[in-house]
Amino acid sequence: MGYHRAESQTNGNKLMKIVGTQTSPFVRKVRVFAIEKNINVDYVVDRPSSPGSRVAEFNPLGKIPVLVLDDGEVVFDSVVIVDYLEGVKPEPQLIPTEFRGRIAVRRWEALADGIVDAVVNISHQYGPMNDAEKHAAWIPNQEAKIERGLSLIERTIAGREWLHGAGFTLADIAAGYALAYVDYALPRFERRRRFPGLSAYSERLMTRPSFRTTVPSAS
Ligand SMILES: N[C@@H](CCC(=O)N[C@@H](CS)C(=O)NCC(=O)O)C(=O)O
Repeated sequence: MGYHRAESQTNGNKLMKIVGTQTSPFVRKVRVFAIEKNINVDYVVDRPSSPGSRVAEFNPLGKIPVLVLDDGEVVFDSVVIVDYLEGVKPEPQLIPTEFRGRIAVRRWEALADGIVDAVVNISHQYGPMNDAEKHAAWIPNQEAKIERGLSLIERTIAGREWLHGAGFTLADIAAGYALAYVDYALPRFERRRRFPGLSAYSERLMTRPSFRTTVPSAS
């Protein structure tokens, strides 16, 4: 497969490349992050499961996102990529440098990643294959993780504009890709009906150009 450039903001310099797909919430995390920081990157579509995918050449784990630097060095996974992007361009600050603030924001990211993992576990039908009893408990267990995770976000955002502190941070990016992924990959969870306290916040996030230009699609 030839690497095709899905989206490019070429400025004459060699650009970093984010490798991933339009449906992956982890890829969306790093794309939204780069757009919010106004960092020029190429976006290259490569689905690890497609024949001819080059993802495993970059990341032995065969997972996306991967960030390929202009010197060919590779950064993964999404947690490390956002750290890298924050380091190369500190403004606007999306991860606090102050210790407690940084831990708080990164904890929201961990929560969002865990919600997404639980959605993937259900939608991809992962779980104990050879034990009917354990298998029966698997889906309710995953749903409970999503339920408790969203509930914590809903309680925290009540009466606030942003999840952490006085401005937009990685914590809000995290909430955004997690909520949107629940809606996209698990519509039967009925997130909007069950968590009305998240509606205004989620709609506000989704109007940001970074989220608008990274909407999941089947392509
Ligand atoms: N912890 C990783 C998770 C990445 C991940 O699970 N990516 C999925 C797509 S959403 C993937 O590449 N799956 C392909 C595979 O596991 O073979 C991160 O934060 O980047």
